[in-house]
Amino acid sequence: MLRSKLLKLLKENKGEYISGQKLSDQLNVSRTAIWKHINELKNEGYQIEAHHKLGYMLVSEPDLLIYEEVSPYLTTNFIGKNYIHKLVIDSTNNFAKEMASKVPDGTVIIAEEQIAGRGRLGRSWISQKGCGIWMSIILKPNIQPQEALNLTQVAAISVVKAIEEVFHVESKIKWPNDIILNNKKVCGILTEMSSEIDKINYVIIGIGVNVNCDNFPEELKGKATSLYLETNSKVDRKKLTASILNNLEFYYNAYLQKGFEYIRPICIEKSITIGRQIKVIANEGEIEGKAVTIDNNGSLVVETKEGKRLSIMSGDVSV
Ligand code: BT5
Repeated sequence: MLRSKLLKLLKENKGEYISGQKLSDQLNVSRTAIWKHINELKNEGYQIEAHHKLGYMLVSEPDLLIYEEVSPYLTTNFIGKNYIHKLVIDSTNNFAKEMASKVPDGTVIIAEEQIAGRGRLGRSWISQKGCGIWMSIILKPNIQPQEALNLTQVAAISVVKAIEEVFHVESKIKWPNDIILNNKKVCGILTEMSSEIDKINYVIIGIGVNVNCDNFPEELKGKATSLYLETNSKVDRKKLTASILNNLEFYYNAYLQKGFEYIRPICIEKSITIGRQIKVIANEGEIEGKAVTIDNNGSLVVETKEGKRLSIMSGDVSV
């Protein structure tokens, strides 16, 4: 708490000195306590000048997705109010699973680096240090378990809208969980849940966005990209993180109140899949045909050569 208040004061006076006495008066703590916290902040990467007469001056903040850096841009009511930041983790989805029953709805877990980031079906997700947004959001919706897959779509449109809002570039959704920029994957979403037959305990939405990454492993070259590589400028991860969470809360609430029908037109408008000849590897087997639409349940409707229309709940699409 003290740390957050101290940071707020330093940020408000960024580029100017603020005396140790003033800080200690305003925060109602000793100057030694201020000095201790300043040292901690410096260790985290805040550049703070200390002058024996003038006091302390914040020069620059570290490029870290800690709460104090992201929250100035957050406009949410519940998503991100409980916010856990880690420098390194195996997978934010794994950690979220361990925490889910003990933490409030809307808890966010975010990491600078994942050493065992996961995709769907046991695939791995490359999550290099400090270059992306690797986060999981714990949600506790009062919906039927089979509806949870819709939340992948809710998350997908939130990421697309956030990228548009912050960087004015249009990305597309490759149904069901990829965000594509200039034909390459810039973001992947992994939705997992724990449920009873007719009740969801929690849903975890894992979102991985390649923001400033510029060095993908050989097997991803040509398939993966980052906002930096596509826009040619280093991107502010903090603003994008907050914007994704702001949009997620907006579209999640809209989905809960108005149903998938509200989300559906946006999913269709932003889809890169609809209208194309595709191949889907789904539970039902391999299906080839034309992707026609997304139905009211969020399933992809595919018309086969024989003219049969199939609704697919989840799968891997290739074009
Ligand atoms: C996904 O799976 O796209 C879901 C990715 C979810 C990642 C987030 S990060 C935060 C949270 N914590 C986690 O542990 N996971 C979530 P899928 O559709 O199965 O795609 C996986 C495939 O994408 C891999 O097999 C690679 O081909 C490719 N891939 C791996 N890392 C990538 C990256 N950084 N960028 C683009 N493509 C990648």
